[in-house]
Amino acid sequence: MNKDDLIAFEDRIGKLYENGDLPFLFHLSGGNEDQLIDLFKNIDENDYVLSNHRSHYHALLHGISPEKLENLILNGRSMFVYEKDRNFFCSAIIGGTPGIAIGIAWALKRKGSKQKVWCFVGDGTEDNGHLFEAIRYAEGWDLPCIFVIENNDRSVEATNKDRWGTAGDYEWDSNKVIKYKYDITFPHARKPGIVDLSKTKPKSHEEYFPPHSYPKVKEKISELSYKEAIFESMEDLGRKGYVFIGYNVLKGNAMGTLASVPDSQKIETPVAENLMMGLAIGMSFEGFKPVVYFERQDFMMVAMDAIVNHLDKIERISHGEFKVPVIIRAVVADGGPFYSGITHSQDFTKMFQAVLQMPIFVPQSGSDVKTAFEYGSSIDKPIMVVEYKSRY
Ligand SMILES: Cc1ncc(C[n+]2csc(CCOP(=O)(O)OP(=O)(O)O)c2C)c(N)n1
Repeated sequence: MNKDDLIAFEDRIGKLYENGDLPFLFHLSGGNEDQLIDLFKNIDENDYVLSNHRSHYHALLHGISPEKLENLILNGRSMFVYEKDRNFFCSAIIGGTPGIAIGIAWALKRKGSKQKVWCFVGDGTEDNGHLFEAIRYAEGWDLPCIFVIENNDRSVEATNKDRWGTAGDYEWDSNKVIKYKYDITFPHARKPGIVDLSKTKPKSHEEYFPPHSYPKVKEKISELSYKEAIFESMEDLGRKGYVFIGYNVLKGNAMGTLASVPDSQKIETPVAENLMMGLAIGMSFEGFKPVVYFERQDFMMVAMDAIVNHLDKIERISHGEFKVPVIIRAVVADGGPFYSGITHSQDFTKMFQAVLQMPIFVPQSGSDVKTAFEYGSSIDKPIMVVEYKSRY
């Protein structure tokens, strides 16, 4: 695709909108054709490209056909462009992709692959900490991951000065970051002017994004106690090759529950819960089976974007292109010996049940524990298992 083709594509989409045929939230690219064409010369067709709400140019330059892209856009999926065969992924949640990018890169490095991950973000993503923790992680572990910051000095219509009180641009001293500046052709989204969309008939969420179903749960009968069943389930998962992610998984063996798992299957992470989840999601794209261990549900609040907007929805928003077989161990820290206070022992299970599609198991017995983990390890979708520390 050359510069004229890129511009012509966005002009065509803009016209569809002006004609009232696109009653969707979408974002046109423009003004950065030269920079992107240059950058994509370094991007191999097998590399991963992670895009964002402004995905059209990235998709076209990574080989997604204009016909396919246009069809997606016409069906409300401008912000949801996925193609597993081309390793093209996106998220319209600002700050949603950097953690996932390092998860994919971690997996590629562990496999000895030559592929890289290219994570495209705007300067709006520089506003939040998720990018910082991912860059720091990619640097520390020297992961094959480049973050491309596309700086148009705008988040929606607000400039850096509007947002941060200073026009000073943030400089990254990192070999994992490429930052370029450009002037945007269009306003933040679409084109200027209000268009009459009243003739279009909106469909339901279910029609745009058909829900996927989970297989039936097969009950396991076990004589083991709750605690013994947790220990044995971890041993089973370890034997099946699962990788355990979190803090205190290597040093503390997750309250001793991972004692039988080889250290090579444990990833001790920074105290960056959203990054932990992103790591698991990205690794799962490359065939790894991750278990994320949260020693207190309270800390999961920091990972809610990765859990609610990503883990739980990726299969659905990507129309099944990407699967995320991740098991979450969500421990309620209701046990002693110390009193840990109301920010360290809350049970958020009801909230998770209210907002997530993934099954949430709340085992009460050894049989329930075995049922939950065996189910999780037999499917290619995420599940959450709530554990009570008082029962260990
Ligand atoms: C977490 C989150 N907050 C807010 C938004 C709404 N939003 C969508 S795009 C955008 C601006 C992003 O600016 P930038 O990253 O610079 O990208 P640009 O649109 O300039 O390409 C915002 C705030 C969002 N999608 N996700």
